[in-house]
Amino acid sequence: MTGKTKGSRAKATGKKALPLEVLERLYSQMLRIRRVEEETARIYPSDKIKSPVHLSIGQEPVAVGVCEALAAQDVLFGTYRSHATYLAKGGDLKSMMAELYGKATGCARGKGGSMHLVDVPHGAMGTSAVVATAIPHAVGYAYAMKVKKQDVVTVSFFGDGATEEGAFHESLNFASLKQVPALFICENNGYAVYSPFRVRQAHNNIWERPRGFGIESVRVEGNDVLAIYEQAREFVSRIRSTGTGPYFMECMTYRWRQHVGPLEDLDAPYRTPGEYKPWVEGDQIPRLEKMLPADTVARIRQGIESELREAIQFAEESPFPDDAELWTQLFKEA
Ligand SMILES: Cc1ncc(C[n+]2csc(CCOP(=O)(O)OP(=O)(O)O)c2C)c(N)n1
Ligand SMILES: [Mg+2]
Repeated sequence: MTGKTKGSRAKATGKKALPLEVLERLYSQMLRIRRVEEETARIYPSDKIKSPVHLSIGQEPVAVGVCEALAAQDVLFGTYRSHATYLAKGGDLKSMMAELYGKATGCARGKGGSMHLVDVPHGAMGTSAVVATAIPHAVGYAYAMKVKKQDVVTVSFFGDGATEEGAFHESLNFASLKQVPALFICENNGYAVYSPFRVRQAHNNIWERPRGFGIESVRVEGNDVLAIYEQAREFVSRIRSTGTGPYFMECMTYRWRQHVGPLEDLDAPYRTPGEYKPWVEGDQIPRLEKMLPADTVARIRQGIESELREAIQFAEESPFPDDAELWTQLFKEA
């Protein structure tokens, strides 16, 4: 799979220039996520980070492009690879770092780790390590929002591997039946752990399958953050203006690091030699950096580095949870 596969159904980008503040935010969010994950990878071997980490390095445009199209009240449900979606939706960085360190100040009070980031006030509703299980959660939430007539768009993020689960198909059917105000985002990074797409699925056409359920769907090629943003913006505005959906986007992307863990593995034997090149050359961070004034870039970089230093210090200095914490939040309290 390359960054330029055939069959794009997304609109070409660049027809109309985006406002500078949008480009700034897209750049800043992608860089922030990249730097957070690079630091996470740097710290990881020290064993201070207590949970496994599934990094999104390379995949930042999907979370950032989609979340830029959302409003504060909108919500998302994700996967164990959720640093990017959590941060792009406005999740608190200090609470995230503390969670990775297993500390009491973490967003799940140190009990969830990297795979279970949650920030309900900012719309990061939770994630699951069990593949595809958050998809029905998202559909249920979206249905509730429709019944309650709330102006909320619910987004469900999942990987290409998740589309092999029954829950995916059941969720799409129910979402279409009830016309829920949801946006499905498939982050197709070409792999489920170490199994490439071609050994798992007969047809490379995830984006076409929702159409069988009557769901409008597109594929966005090339990890293009502007194309992802513009497509998401169109679907989100249609959901918001009608209160109904759903819509589906398959975003073609590529993971640069191990499935789980801090290391780069672009030349690992499970990948086709050289396949990573178009993805790395198409990195959206330098692309957007070139569209911004140098002083803006310098200000953004400086801000990210100081926020990151503070968040790491906060995580390091926070206490571990008390033993009593083991017995809280297990069941719904009446
Ligand atoms: C129901 C279930 N089956 C298998 C696994 C083991 N597993 C963990 S991640 C993963 C691959 C999922 O791939 P994809 O959905 O493409 O997400 P990605 O890791 O590429 O982001 C699998 C099979 C699991 N966690 N849950
Ligand atoms: Mg995948």
